[in-house]
Amino acid sequence: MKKSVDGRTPLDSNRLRLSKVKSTAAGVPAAISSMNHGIRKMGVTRTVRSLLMVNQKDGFDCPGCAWPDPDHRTSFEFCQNGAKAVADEAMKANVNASFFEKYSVDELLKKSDYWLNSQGRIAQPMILEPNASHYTPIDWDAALRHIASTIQSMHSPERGVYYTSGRTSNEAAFLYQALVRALGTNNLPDCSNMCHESSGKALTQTIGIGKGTVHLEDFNHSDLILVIGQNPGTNHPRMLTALRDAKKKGAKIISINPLPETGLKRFKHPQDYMTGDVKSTQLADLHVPVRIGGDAALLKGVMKQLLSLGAIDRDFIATKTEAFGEFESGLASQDWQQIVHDSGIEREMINEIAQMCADSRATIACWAMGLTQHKNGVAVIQEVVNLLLMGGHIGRPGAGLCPVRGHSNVQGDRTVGIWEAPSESFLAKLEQGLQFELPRKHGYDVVHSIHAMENGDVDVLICMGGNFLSATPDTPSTAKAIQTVGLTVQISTKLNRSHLVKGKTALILPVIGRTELDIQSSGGQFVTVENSMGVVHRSKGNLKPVSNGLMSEPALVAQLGQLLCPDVLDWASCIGNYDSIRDIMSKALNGFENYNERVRKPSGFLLPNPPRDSCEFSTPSSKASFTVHSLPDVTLSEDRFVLMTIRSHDQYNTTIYGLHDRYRGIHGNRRVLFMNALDMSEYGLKTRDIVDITSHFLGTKRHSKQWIVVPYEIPRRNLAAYFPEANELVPLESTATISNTPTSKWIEVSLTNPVDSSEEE
Ligand SMILES: Nc1nc2c(c(=O)[nH]1)N[C@H]1C(S)=C(S)[C@@H](COP(=O)(O)OP(=O)(O)OC[C@H]3O[C@@H](n4cnc5c(=O)[nH]c(N)nc54)[C@H](O)[C@@H]3O)O[C@H]1N2
Ligand SMILES: Nc1nc2c(c(=O)[nH]1)N[C@H]1C(S)=C(S)[C@@H](COP(=O)(O)OP(=O)(O)OC[C@H]3O[C@@H](n4cnc5c(=O)[nH]c(N)nc54)[C@H](O)[C@@H]3O)O[C@H]1N2
Ligand SMILES: [Mo]
Repeated sequence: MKKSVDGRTPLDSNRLRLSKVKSTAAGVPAAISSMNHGIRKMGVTRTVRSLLMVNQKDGFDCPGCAWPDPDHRTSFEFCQNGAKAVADEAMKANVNASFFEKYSVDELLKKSDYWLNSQGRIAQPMILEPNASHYTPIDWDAALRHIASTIQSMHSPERGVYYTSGRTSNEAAFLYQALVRALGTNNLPDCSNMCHESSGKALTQTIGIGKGTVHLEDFNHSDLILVIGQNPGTNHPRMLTALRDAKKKGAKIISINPLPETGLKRFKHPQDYMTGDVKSTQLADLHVPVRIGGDAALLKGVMKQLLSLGAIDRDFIATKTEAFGEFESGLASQDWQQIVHDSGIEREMINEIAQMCADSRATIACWAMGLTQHKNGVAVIQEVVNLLLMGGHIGRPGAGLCPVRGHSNVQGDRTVGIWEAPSESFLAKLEQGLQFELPRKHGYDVVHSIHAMENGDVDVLICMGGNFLSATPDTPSTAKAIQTVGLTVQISTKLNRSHLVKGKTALILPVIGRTELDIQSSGGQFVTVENSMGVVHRSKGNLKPVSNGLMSEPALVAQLGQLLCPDVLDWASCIGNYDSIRDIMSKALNGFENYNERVRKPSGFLLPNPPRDSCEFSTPSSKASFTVHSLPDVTLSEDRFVLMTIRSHDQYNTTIYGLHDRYRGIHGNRRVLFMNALDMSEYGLKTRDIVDITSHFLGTKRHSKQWIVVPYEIPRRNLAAYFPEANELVPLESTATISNTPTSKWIEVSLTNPVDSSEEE
């Protein structure tokens, strides 16, 4: 028997270079950097051709983030990070049979994530037979038959797990969930379980829909925009344009974040240089350096102060909400000392935020992973809901809740059925459209899937995109769990660690990406996606696929459908013309009536959203609900720190484009631990000292070696390190209440100097 592998990212031996933290985001360096990145990877013609089609009405949806497109588009509707995502997908298909002949899986395991991704696109289907050292080619037909026969030989449909990452189109996702449910299970975990699940759960309970309530246009009518636990300069750069425009119209912006993220300080739109405007715009009027996990305390402080100012919308509260009484008395009993202590923010600054909220007629609250990936992720988002409800900021122009989604179609995937815990009403409608019976028992989310693998309950793991191993917590435990599975299948575009840490047999099935032409028997196809603000629109690639060996995601799923359950749908017509898929979707999903017709409108169409559209709430009482939560325990025992895992400017989740984090002044090495300079001196640490990190959770420990300490403007006893390298420290059992999202932003750790620890051992 071969020893199991632990899946950790290999240690990085490159030299770390430090530069000044940047104060202005984007600007000419950003524009040049995106063009260079493209040209290096795909040549001048392909770069210009593809970048001109990003986010155009007749082009493709940027595979970067889910930020919406403005109605009046310029010819450059992309940001430098979107350009990187496009260039990355347009790389040559060098990961082919001879590549795998050259490198064994063991050799590939020693390579960094950056190296793996930079080898290029995957060219053809490959198989790794049990105990083989190298992947070898397999033809499509044999690969799909292998999957079908393995699924058919399972004792129960629940022994199959079907993961989805959020780049998958509505059409592919819809067919995929239909196939999985036809097989008899709801085991449909997705990246959302690790991302905005807390937002979905928090919003469904309080406002009756698990989505945000603003439209891009609202930013132009807002008085105050809160940006909480989000780094838009890196992760949603086009949001900075919306913030800048809002600012020009008089809005104020507050950034609530342990880090002073560059994009929220100053912003310069690259296009402004063309009009001779060289000034940058200050974005945040106030930066609130909250402690990691201190947001609930901070928000309670702001709301307590608003109550004492009497700055609340009594009419809205009386007619549109419930449970205000309990909420009010909950706040009254909250003491100020704890608020100030837990948030790390002085009373004066809390009062200042409250005054800005009181002065605003229309407030938008945006947030991302800084709130969702905490033990109290759901509760803290409900405090944001409380704050907006107090002032009546829902269902009013320029105001509302704005969870800023990550993957470009993560919201759409959930809308069309990638959901391990579907509601009865959702299934009933789906059944009407699909016309076959659907399973009711809820399936596994991501964390439950890993536990099921640990227990030996999974025979087949299929991943529609993503990088299951590296995106999930507790890398060594997850790696061990995955290796118990009989067959793992990765449907991918680029090489990643999930191809190397796998089941007894492993398949890699390469697909065409967003940027590429998708030709089927009826001609060129488009797919559809939903952005962060509920707009469903078309996406059509224009580049020649990088290899003849690729299949489209909808075609791949439909071919599996033909093998596994030929009678439930007319799979052949779904492959030939994606309009046939959309015809079924229009019958199976609320809000998708006349799908084919409406999605052909140049800007697509808006899905219904009662709170936004008519200030109505589909909750049991038909009212929006205030909620009361006690504060989370944020005390740390002596010599402990809290670590958050964050993204650099040169990565897309587990895809590492480069080794720089330009805005934060980090270059050449990612194994960096950001630490407050006063904590460093207290612990006798100097810049570039090496430490080992141990995480602690309910008496269990996890270790990670060799991190380079770098001083940074971060609250005391708070640390930051990059994801996915730091995932080996995230305990699998540490998840948010209700949403079960791993607490990737709250990891309790201690540090040891490797010299000391070797003496201990
Ligand atoms: N270029 C690029 N774009 C991306 C991605 C990418 O990797 N690269 N990923 C996509 C995906 S899937 C997602 S989900 C989004 C992620 O977008 P973000 O949520 O912006 O990503 P993170 O790097 O996780 O940043 C979290 C931010 O929250 C702050 N934070 C951490 N803990 C706390 C806390 O307790 N309180 C507060 N107030 N703040 C806190 C951190 O300092 C950081 O600024 O971006 C999407 N877009
Ligand atoms: N510690 C820590 N862990 C985290 C997070 C964190 O902040 N901290 N963030 C979490 C979040 S928010 C998310 S969303 C998850 C992300 O989890 P995933 O979505 O699973 O991971 P990605 O890195 O986005 O997946 C990258 C891979 O997707 C494949 N891919 C890219 N484009 C396509 C395509 O068009 N089709 C197909 N079939 N495959 C494609 C490529 O092979 C690529 O290697 O990670 C989570 N994990
Ligand atoms: Mo995400």
